[in-house]
Amino acid sequence: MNVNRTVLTLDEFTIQSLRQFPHATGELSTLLRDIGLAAKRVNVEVNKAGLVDILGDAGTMNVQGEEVKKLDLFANNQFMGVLQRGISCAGIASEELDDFVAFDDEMSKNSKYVCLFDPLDGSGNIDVNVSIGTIFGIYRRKSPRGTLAAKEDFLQRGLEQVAAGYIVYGSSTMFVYATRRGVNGFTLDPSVGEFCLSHPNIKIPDSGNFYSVNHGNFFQYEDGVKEYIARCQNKTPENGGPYTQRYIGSMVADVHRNLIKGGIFMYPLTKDKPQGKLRLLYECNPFAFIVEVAGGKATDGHQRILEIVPTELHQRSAFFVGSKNMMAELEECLTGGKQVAG
Ligand code: P6P
Repeated sequence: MNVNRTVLTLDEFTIQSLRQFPHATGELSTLLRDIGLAAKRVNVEVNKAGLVDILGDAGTMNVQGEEVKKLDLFANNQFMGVLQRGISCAGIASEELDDFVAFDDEMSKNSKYVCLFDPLDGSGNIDVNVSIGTIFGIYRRKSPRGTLAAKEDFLQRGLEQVAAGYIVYGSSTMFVYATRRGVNGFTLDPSVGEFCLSHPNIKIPDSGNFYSVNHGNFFQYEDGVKEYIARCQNKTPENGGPYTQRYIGSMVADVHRNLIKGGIFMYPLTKDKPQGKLRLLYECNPFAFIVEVAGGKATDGHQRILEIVPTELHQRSAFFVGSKNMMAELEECLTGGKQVAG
């Protein structure tokens, strides 16, 4: 009987990728599958977040007598739990935790990778039912295997990422991840509870018509950013326009749309946030890696995001990411014509 198995699940896809590299240990594939498992559990809770009145708000006890956790704390615990119980991760850093956590069991201490993540980015949008997401980056540890993961494992340049990805909990739930070999997207099929390959080999269009920025901060932006925004507003069919301003206030949703359709996402420095708002390690670096592998660019306005040498786990950065032609025009405005490195 010919079973029509044209649709690959995330597990099948990672195993198939593993078969292409006979010497691979399978640890990365296992790590990605672990993240997929946690994502499915988070998805269940996110999808019923609107029922918080029935289920109880954070800090209260629900009908089962369990403490209801804030969704982002719940998400953090889900990702941390599967990674700690897995066989591939020596430790994690998370937006929800002040410091990194080195897993101290023997299996974890012998693991090859560490993972940094924002367990639920945009969680402020949950109560208005806007798409939110999880963002993660995976690095090969620098400290010796067999020992506890160390801070140096987490303060690596984004260039060192082995893989990076995100889950967007939206009208459908998607798991998108990149390795150096490409970017692939998987859509959750609730009927079987599996992420299925729906967007193979994602490439960001060289140009797009979406620009994403918070106009409410316009007068706080540096002149080059204001100039670029003015250019976006003045695009016509004769010069690649018209452009549409789309800003959901949930980076995972905004960058995902721009990745698929082409576009640019900007979170510039402001007077209120002179260091930037977005976190370098677990928000900017993963998306910079994904978009660069897909053919786009990502800078802080002066240098490639992936080349920034981190000094603090939770340091922030200005963030510009998207289609390479749009990024080139932005850079023209920011540097008066000089090319940003990378
Ligand atoms: P603002 C959500 O809080 C977030 O971290 C990103 O997901 C989003 O793009 C950004 O902040 C929105 O920030 O200041 O424009 O509301």
